[in-house]
Amino acid sequence: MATKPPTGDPVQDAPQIDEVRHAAAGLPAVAHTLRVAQQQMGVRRTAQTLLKVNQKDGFDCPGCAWPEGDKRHTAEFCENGAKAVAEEATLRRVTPDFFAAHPVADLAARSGYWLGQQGRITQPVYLPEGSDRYEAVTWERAFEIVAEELTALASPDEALFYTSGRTSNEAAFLLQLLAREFGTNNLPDCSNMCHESSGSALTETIGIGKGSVSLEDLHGADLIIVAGQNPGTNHPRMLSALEQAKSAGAKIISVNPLPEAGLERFKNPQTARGMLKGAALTDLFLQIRIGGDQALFRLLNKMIIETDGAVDTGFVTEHTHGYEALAAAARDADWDETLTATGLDRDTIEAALAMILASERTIVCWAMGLTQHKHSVPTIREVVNLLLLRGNIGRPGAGVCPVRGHSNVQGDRTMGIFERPAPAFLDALDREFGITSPRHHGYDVVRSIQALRDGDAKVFFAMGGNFVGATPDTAVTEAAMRRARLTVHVSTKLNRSHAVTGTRALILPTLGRTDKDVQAGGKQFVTVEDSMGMVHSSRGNLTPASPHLLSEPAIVARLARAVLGPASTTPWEEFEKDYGTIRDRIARVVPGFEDFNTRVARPGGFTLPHAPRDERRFPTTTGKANFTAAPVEYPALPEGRLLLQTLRSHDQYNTTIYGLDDRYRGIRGGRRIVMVNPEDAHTLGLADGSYTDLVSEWKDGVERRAPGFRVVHYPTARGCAAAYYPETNVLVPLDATADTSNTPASKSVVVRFETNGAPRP
Ligand SMILES: Nc1nc2c(c(=O)[nH]1)N[C@H]1C(S)=C(S)[C@@H](COP(=O)(O)OP(=O)(O)OC[C@H]3O[C@@H](n4cnc5c(=O)[nH]c(N)nc54)[C@H](O)[C@@H]3O)O[C@H]1N2
Ligand SMILES: Nc1nc2c(c(=O)[nH]1)N[C@H]1C(S)=C(S)[C@@H](COP(=O)(O)OP(=O)(O)OC[C@H]3O[C@@H](n4cnc5c(=O)[nH]c(N)nc54)[C@H](O)[C@@H]3O)O[C@H]1N2
Ligand SMILES: [Mo]
Repeated sequence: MATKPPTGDPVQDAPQIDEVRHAAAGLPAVAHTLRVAQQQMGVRRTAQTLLKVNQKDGFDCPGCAWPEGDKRHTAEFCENGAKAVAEEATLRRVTPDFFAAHPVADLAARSGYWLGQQGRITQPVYLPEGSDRYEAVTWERAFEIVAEELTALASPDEALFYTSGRTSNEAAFLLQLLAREFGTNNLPDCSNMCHESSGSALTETIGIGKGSVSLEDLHGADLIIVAGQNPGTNHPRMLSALEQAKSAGAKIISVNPLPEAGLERFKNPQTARGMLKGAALTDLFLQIRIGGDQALFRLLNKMIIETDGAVDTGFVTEHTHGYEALAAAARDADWDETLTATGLDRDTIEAALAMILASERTIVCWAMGLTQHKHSVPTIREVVNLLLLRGNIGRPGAGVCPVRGHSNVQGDRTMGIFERPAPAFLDALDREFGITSPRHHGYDVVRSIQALRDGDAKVFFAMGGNFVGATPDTAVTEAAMRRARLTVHVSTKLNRSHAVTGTRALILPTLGRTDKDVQAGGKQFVTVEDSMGMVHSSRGNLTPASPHLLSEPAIVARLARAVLGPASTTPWEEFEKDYGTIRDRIARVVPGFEDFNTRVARPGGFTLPHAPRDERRFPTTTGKANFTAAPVEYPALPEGRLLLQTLRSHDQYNTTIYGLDDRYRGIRGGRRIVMVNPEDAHTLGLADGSYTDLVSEWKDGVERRAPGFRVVHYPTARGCAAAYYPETNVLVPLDATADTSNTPASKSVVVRFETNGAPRP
């Protein structure tokens, strides 16, 4: 059993390049899973945890938000889900001795990989003003410190309450209640950097910012378009759903600048046949240029409109608004511009059209490849246009499927973690708790950073996540964070955000999904909502990493008492004792949660209502589903530059780095690599194996540089490059964001290459 963290810190990694893989999962995935799990957890704990992932009496996998479905295999785990579990259930520990030995400056010099590998944090620690290291602190004192700083603020709007998407419904509901009782809507969350563009586009067009399909819909679709998503790595269990859809006759189109292994062929580790041969998934691959999707979908829509009988006129007349405007805009779409924007050829687009016209039931799935561009919101609206034209919303086997990231990111939003809450939500909250919530909007992630930078925000509180690691423009963000009076992180493990602090700082260690949660009222469970609006319970079964940990709901409840004092009539103590009492309140505040405790007790939980899906009712401003007709945009690329997307390797969970390999892409032992099309590389004089700096170009003229990347010749679309996040966040300008959603445009950064001398070993 090897549970010691690595001693060295391979900041300067040495990438090795193998062959690109053409299939995902299979035996190597299983072997790799068990090796990683046993290194972190040992053999016994590995068996204890991996058997409980996503079982009806077990815990919700902290890996991703893909739903579980009804027929669960004993091992309903995937390689990357298992890695997420192992990372949390590790036997490695970070104790106060560790902080005594490692001053903050030392932590700041370490890589994110090294920090994460140190293990679970066991006690609350405090960095006093002027001190160079964290020291142990009691929970009481920790809450007092936060209360001191919060009550000293000139306005509640000088406080920021960030949430990452692993937080349970119960903890999220309490956190937004605390913020609003305190007096602010400053509730930025990871969603602002993730699917905010999907939420914006869907709310405007169909009236609800969530996907409209279930697993059964996927299984019954004729055509599934997967655009801007790498499920083989980021949602591996989705591959089983795609496989099942294919065996029932579905076709799959993938739209991506990269040929992703998981979408090419899937070797299902749950079946013997799958392990041997695997199933080919993609029928048609559109190797699109970064940012070309809106142009592609607009042209497809034009051709649908121009094909006799292709538009579902019954649906369009009865349920939609704005068809004429779209039809007029679509008339202008032209082939030449579309071919330039997409880099595709005419035959391929016509082949896609034929498949779309042959399909009665179409689903479009997407993730970060569509959401993180300047024109992401109009791009996703154009996807909605495509579905509306053929009546593909609100009937079986059809619909929109934004595939969420963090396992409860959708639930956190449902619970009110949102800087721009609906007035109806605040009214219900106020009625239930006898409070007066602020009505003016709060800061999202990017505006929070600007507020810290400009001195308008002074206390930063994070319920999970790694704010400085995950956000753009690292240098700007870190300087902004250092201006805070107090930074507080409720965390399971160490990360960069603990090393870049305000004048004072606290780390509050918490239970994770896999940990047993016992309160004064007995053993507790929490609830989560998956990407398809299913709500179900999650119960950990492991002995917590230390007796000093508090659960997230307990931390918020105690903090609320310290901050709000006796003036608050909210029963925070009751909430901490028995989470069922939190759910009773949620049931009265959030629509769709009526009878919450009873319904969530049923095996598998329940599904939230979704008007477009359930009754073809569209709660938009027009009362109908809205077609939209924004002008087509695509990124302009100056001579000698490439468009860089910042994406995930197979060995990471956002800023948590599991290892230094990206197996399907054939990259080993290093993360500072940049994938470039061989022809572009030739034009730019970038030899495979040479080293280069990436320099981003933005209208503010500021130089943003990420030094020392190894060039990898890789079959990405022409004009495009790819490198891993978060190493490249330094290149993403803070104000390069998507229109409307304000999501950082981390998938379209214009870069030039500055090669610096001889290749390194
Ligand atoms: N193992 C693991 N699982 C995860 C995560 C993780 O880090 N590790 N993260 C979780 C989170 S929070 C999220 S949001 C999801 C992220 O899931 P993904 O969105 O799959 O993650 P990315 O690695 O950002 O991949 C983006 C994909 O979009 C493609 N792409 C980039 N630009 C464009 C474009 O302009 N057009 C098109 N059509 N495609 C484009 C890229 O080539 C890539 O395949 O995964 C979740 N699950
Ligand atoms: N350049 C670039 N930037 C990006 C992206 C990109 O594609 N490119 N993707 C964006 C996306 S989609 C997202 S979602 C964000 C992610 O942003 P975040 O959600 O802020 O980042 P994570 O890396 O997921 O956070 C990891 C940390 O969460 C803590 N943690 C883990 N489990 C728990 C738990 O159960 N409770 C608590 N309290 N803490 C826990 C651990 O301390 C761990 O270090 O990053 C965004 N940033
Ligand atoms: Mo995400």
